[in-house]
Amino acid sequence: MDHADPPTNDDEYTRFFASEPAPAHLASVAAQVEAFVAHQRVVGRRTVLVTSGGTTVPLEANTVRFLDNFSAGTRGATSAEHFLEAGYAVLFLHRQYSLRPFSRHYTHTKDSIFGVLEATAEGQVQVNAEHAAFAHAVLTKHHAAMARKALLQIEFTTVVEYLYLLQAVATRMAESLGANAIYYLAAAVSDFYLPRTRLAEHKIQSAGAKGLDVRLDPVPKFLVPLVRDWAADGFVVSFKLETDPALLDSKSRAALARYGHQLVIANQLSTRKRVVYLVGHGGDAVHDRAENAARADSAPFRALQLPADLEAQGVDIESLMVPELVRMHDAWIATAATAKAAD
Ligand code: PAZ
Repeated sequence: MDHADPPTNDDEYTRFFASEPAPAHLASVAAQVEAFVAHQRVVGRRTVLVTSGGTTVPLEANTVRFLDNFSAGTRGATSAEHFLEAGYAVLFLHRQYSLRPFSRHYTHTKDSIFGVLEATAEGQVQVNAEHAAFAHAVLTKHHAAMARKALLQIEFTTVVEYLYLLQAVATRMAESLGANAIYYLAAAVSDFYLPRTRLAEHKIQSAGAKGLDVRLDPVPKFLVPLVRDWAADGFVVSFKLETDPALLDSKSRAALARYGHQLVIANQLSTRKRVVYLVGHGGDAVHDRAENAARADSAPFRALQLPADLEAQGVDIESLMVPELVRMHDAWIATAATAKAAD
C-alpha cells in the first residue's frame, strides 16, 4: 500500500478558498440547508448528503471551454431514491443537468417524456397506457418526498463551486445532526484545476496558435478537512473509481489510511452498475480517525454483486448498496451513543 502521499495541510485549503471566488448562490444555499437540517432534527429524521455527477474545470472565466469529469449521475440519483425509501432525508448536491432522483426515469433515457406522453383527440396530453402505472408510482414518491420536506436539491458545475457548497452543506449538517448524518460522496471530482489567477478572462483565441498548453494545479484533498472538521461525527463514505481493476484494493486502502473515515466504495468504470466493493470497517469503525487509519490494512474488502437475473429485471445495484449502508449507519449511531455515555 502506498502511504507515501503526505496528508494535505490546512494552509492548502485556506489558500484555495482565499483565491477562488465563492459561488453567487452560496449564501442562499446555506440558508436553505440550515432550514432543511433544522427540520430533519426536529422530526428526528436521519439525513444523507448524496453528491452526484462530475465537476468541471473551466479554461476561461467567461467559460466556453472546460474539462469535465465522467459521471452521468446514475449512482447518486438512484441511491437518493433508495435512501428516501429507507426513511432518510436527502440533500442532493448534484451537477447541473445530470440525473436527478425520480426525474431520471424520464430525462436522459429513450423513454423521455415524449415516449411516455400522448396527445388526445380532445387537445389534452396524457401518459400513455404502457407507462401510466410506473409514471404514477414515480410521481407519487417524488411528491411524497417533497411534501415530507425530505428532499433538497442543490446544483454545482465547477470544482470550485462544488467545494464551497460541500463545505457549506457538510458543516451545517454536522452541527445539527452529528452521527445521524451520512456523507455519501459519489460525485466525480476533478483532481486538477486551473487557478483563477491563471484563467484567461475571455475565450482563448485559436487564430495563429500552434497549440494550447495548459498547466493545472492539484485540487487540495477535500476529504482531509471534511472528515476531520466539516463532517465531524458523521458516517463518511467516499467512492473510488478506477479503470484498472488491479488498483481498486490498494487505492481504497490508501484512502482509508489517509483520511481515517469509515468506508470506501470502489468501482470499476465498465462494471460499476453490476459490482461494487465495500472497503472499510463501516459501522464498526471507531470514532477515532487515527485509529481507523491505522486499521486500513486489515479492513474487510467485500464485493457486492447484482445477480444477473435481477439485472435483467431492471433492478439497480443501489437497491443492494443502500440497505447495507443503513445497517452500517445503525451500528455507527449505536457506537456513537455508547462512546457518549462513556464520556
Ligand atoms: O454517475 P455514474 O453512475 O455514471 O457513475 C458513478 C461513479 C462511477 C462516478 C461513482 O460511483 C464514483 O465512483 N464516484 C467517485 C469517482 C472518483 O473516484 O472520483
